[in-house]
Amino acid sequence: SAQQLPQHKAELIDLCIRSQILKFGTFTLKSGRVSPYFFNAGLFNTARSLTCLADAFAQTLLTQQHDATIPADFDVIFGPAYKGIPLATLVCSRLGSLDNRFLDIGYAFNRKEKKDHGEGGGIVGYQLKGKRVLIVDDVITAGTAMREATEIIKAEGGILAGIVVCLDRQERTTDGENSAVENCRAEYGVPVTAIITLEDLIVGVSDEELKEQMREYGKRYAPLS
Ligand code: OMP
Repeated sequence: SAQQLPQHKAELIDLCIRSQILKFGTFTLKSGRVSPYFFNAGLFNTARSLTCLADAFAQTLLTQQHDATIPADFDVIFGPAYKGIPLATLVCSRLGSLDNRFLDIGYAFNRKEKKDHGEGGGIVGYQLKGKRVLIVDDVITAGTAMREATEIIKAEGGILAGIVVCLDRQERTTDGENSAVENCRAEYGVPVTAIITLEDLIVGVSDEELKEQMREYGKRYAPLS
């Protein structure tokens, strides 16, 4: 359906529509904005959809690696609880199976609630102290969830190396002209990438009425090029 998009983007968008991961209607976002579309990454809940998602993450990450002689620009993949947890595991596992050079990359996630018995600590998985950490998450809208994730990494002594999300909604923050992703790049000084953006959705969705609703929403909240 989406001839102009790279294959991994087109396939992911088609899957999201078929699985209703991408839904159309009226949705109030965390930011309070009312959106004609919503992306629910919790519905990547089958082997078929996870395989497609892993392909798309790997494609996005590997085409971004400038120097193929270094194993990776990061040591650990961090998935913020809850939706980031299966994503970090999936991406870590897929990278390892694609290339032996990735076999020692770790993955980690935070607990939503602190634990004071057993092994203790707020992080499960690979420890972040002194490590270069890549955040993997579902959606960036205003960047609030990303701020929380970067603060956890900092508190653990990790070094933020980059951010990759499934969907960049390309929205402005409430207090400025730049998108949340642009703000993250400027503030954290690291690469921030998405598999798909609102612009990609507008190309990849074939229904004219839905395309128009997304364009209108974009005009209002997203500084599209
Ligand atoms: P920000 O914290 O504003 O960047 O919003 C990102 C979070 O909003 C995601 O981690 C989701 O919890 C939620 N969200 C979606 O899952 N899908 C959407 O399409 C939009 C949102 C949202 O509320 O903005």
